[in-house]
Amino acid sequence: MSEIRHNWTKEEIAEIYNRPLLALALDAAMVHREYHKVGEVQVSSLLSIKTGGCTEDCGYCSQAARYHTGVNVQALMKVDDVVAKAQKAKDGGASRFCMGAAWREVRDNRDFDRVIDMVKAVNGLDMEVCCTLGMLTNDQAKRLAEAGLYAYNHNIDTSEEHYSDVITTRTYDDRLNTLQNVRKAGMTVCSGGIIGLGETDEDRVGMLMTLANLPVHPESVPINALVPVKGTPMENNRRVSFDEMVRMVATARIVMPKSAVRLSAGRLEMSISEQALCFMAGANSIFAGDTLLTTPNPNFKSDMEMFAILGLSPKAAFADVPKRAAAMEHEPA
Ligand code: SAM
Ligand code: DTB
Ligand code: SF4
Repeated sequence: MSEIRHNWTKEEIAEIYNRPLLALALDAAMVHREYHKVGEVQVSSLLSIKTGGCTEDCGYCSQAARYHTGVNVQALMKVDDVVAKAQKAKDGGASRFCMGAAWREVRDNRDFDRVIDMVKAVNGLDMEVCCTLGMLTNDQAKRLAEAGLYAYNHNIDTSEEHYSDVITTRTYDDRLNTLQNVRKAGMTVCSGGIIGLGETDEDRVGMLMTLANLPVHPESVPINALVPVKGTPMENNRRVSFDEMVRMVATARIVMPKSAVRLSAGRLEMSISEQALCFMAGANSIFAGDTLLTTPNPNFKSDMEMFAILGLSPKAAFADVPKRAAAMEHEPA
């Protein structure tokens, strides 16, 4: 079995990242086969439960109040409406439901109480419930875990060196601190990043190194391609090409063999054959549904057609980490 390591050097990861594309994809496919069922891809569903008006300055984001992106600000949704969306996603084959809020951080107020009620209700549907709500304190993480939250998404987005070129209103350490709070509370960690933010290959390698050298690998690693949003400072960034996504997915697969690698934002620009290479190189999850949080995504029908063509089947919930097992006990020796 490929060893689960936490002491990767930049040079080692760069050597993997820079292999000839097909050799890299093949190496990743072999690692994938050791730890995952080939052909199983988790269908996750995303819902923006509170949209826009965010105080942060993340240079890629449609929901930052300071950029004029045309996104309609929407207050926190009602619990019943969220549950109805989750049920619909489950009926369509989704086994994970992720609720996103355009907050800098969670505040201990009635909105947070309502999110706790959402988590309890969606948990009752026997789906993997995930939230992405910004920074969390220790106590807030504990409350979410007690409510039954299975995963918390908090992306490191890019390398430590490139971070301040993308976001200035919080630090890399703030992000890592929240990840630590999530881990301590016993939830599974979902953390990855975005390519296409003007970073170098070295930054991409650096980002993967930070994730792979965490004391426990994130159970879930989303790889997003920037969806350029008009009105943001990154609206004119060069579109990432499919081979860059393959490299990121394959390298993530090799350095974090057990984690779910999520082919996240940016699939609308990719053909079925380009996505197929990503699935072969270790991607084993997608976000399905017409919209991600605020930007378009391939429609559900076309994704199911892609599954049929590629012989993929939707993965059941809790296949990797049993619902009740503490996340801290999960990492193999
Ligand atoms: N406000 C919370 C936060 O920042 O953690 C949660 C929501 S935020 C929109 C979730 C993640 O979506 C970000 O960390 C970023 O990685 C990703 N994201 C946001 N806008 C994106 C875009 N235009 N293209 C690709 N990924 C994006
Ligand atoms: C992640 O890494 N990607 C998803 C999820 N985690 C929350 C979000 C992608 C958002 C893309 C931009 C938008 O739709 O606003
Ligand atoms: Fe706010 Fe999150 Fe968007 Fe940053 S990524 S502006 S924190 S919603």
